[in-house]
Amino acid sequence: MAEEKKPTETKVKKLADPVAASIDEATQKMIQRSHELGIETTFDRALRLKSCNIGTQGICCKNCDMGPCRLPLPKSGIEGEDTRKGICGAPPNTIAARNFIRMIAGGAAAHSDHGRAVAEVFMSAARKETNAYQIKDTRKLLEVAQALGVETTVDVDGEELDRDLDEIALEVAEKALNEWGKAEGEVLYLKRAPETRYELWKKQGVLPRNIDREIVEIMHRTHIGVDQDYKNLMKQGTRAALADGWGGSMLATDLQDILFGTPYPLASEANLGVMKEDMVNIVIHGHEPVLSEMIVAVAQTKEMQDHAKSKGAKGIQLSGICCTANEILQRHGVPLCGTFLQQELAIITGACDAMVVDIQCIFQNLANVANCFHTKLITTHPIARMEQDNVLHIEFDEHHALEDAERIIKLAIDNFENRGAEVMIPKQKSPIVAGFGVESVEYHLGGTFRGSYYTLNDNIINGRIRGIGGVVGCNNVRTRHNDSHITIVKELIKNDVIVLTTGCNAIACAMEGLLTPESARVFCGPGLAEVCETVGIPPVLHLGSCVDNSRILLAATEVVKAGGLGNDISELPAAGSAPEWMSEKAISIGHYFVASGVYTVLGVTLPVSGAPVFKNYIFEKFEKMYGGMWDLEADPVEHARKMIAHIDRKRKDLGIDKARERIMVDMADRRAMDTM
Ligand code: BF8
Repeated sequence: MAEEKKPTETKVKKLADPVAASIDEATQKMIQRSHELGIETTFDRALRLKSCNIGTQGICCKNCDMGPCRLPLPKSGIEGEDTRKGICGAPPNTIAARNFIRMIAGGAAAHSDHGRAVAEVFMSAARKETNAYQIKDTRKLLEVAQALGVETTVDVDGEELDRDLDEIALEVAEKALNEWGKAEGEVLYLKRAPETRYELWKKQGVLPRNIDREIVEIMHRTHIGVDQDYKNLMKQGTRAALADGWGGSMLATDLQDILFGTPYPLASEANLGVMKEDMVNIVIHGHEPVLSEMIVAVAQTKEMQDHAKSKGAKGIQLSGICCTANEILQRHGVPLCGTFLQQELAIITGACDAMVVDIQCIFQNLANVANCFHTKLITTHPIARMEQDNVLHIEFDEHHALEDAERIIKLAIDNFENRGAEVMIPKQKSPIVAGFGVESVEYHLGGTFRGSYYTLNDNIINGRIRGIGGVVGCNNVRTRHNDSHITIVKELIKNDVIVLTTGCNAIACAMEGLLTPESARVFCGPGLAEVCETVGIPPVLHLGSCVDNSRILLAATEVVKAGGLGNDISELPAAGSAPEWMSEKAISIGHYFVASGVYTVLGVTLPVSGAPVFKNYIFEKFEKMYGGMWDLEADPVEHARKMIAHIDRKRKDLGIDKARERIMVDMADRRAMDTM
């Protein structure tokens, strides 16, 4: 007789402590709520699933079936010769470098494939195959045409246009698409960098040939038995990262601006509290704005609004998660619902009638969470589907974009009446001003009349602004949600460093109330506060999504061009940071910043610690070759201080450190006088 099965013991699962998991009150409340409802989220899973100590050191090689070969650093460290080797003889440096550049390949592929998809839609628009998309920003079109070598016979101010705009758009589309796979030449946008930088890349032999090729070559070189020199591997990593930053990502940003409009500052709100109990909530999540633009357009139509009302809702509330959120915020003011780590929580409000996802940073567990509620989870991209039965797939195509958007919105509206009783939307939300870019920084700091970066440079030279911090990137559940983001940004602005932000750092700053001009008075040092108050900008400028880090590269180039701060990005008093990074895209971004001359600090961990020689190569030796280098600092205050110390070193090299000292003395004197 078969043995009777014992009932499975229900183990008491470890649950995340909401306060230890996030600094954000709305997030804390929703984690608590998930526990009350018995729904597991990433915060709980992170407690049960420890990260691998060997993988985090970067020295696990699984590129063939003889391994995986794991070469952890001995606890006592390495004395004398490092004899660690994999089955094929690969030492830690080779393994760590291979892993590192495979991350660059993953990140560059993600950004660049996004860029390609936008270029394809752009081509459809240029060919007039779709009514849904048109050229919105002709000025940007002409700028891009120039950068791609397309004949315009017109300057960007529109003088003497004797070539049809449609013809120009078509050639721009062809040239742009060609950047992914052309047989000869180099990525055209590299020449948008300061000349000194371009010449340096040329000297180092890292000019990317085309976008796809550099990614493919990484996969080839890291196959077993190919490139066995960590320096040569990093050379290829550098090519691919540059092909991302100055190629795929920059093209994505530019073509999106042409199609959907170049962002200019606008007001909105951020955090889960933007969802509304009495409205149909559609949360848009992912990265490519081609569909979300259509959703924004269709949701505003009278037909859809009336349909929502006919179902008992007051209207339609759109909001966004991750970088799609940043895209539709910066162009339409659609509020930010939350960061990468809040995606499950948006559904747990019980008020999410539909979550529409496209590509990148989408948790597979969303389907399990959605299963506990009425939420329709809708995938839309052919390369990003989910296996779970409760997920709907409505494949988006630019040729019937408006119809797709309409179908999705109707589904959400019709789902409004299926809501259960468990609605709980946290009330927290913050007002924000977002939508900055190369053009609007120029306008705000230079005015229409002067229209240049001189004013920004003047303020850096005279020391009111100590320097520029580019703080970007993800949330990582291995570290307290938003804690490092906010601590670092606050420390920087307190020390008069203006912050340019994108991605989930931008959302974190938005939630924390740092994206308002008024925050300058509260959080900034006296110099930065004075500048922000004079021109009416926040001390933290939201520059968009992760592909929009290309805006930071171009803004830095404009600063170089405006003069007085050296001839290259590496001479600027500037530093980069990704405090809570987790994605391969962050490594690609980090590396194109480093290769563009920026000292770049990451938080959490970096998978290089198990290969000290390789680590030293990218942490120190790279500075001699490229003027920029990697660093790692998990402690947020120390992280910010390292950035500030680098900025001060650059100020000293430029001979402008004295100006700042004088200003500090003046301020102290003034304060002393005030108290007399
Ligand atoms: O591309 S910052 S978690 S959402 S990967 Fe993802 Fe990281 Fe957020 Fe945008 Ni970028």
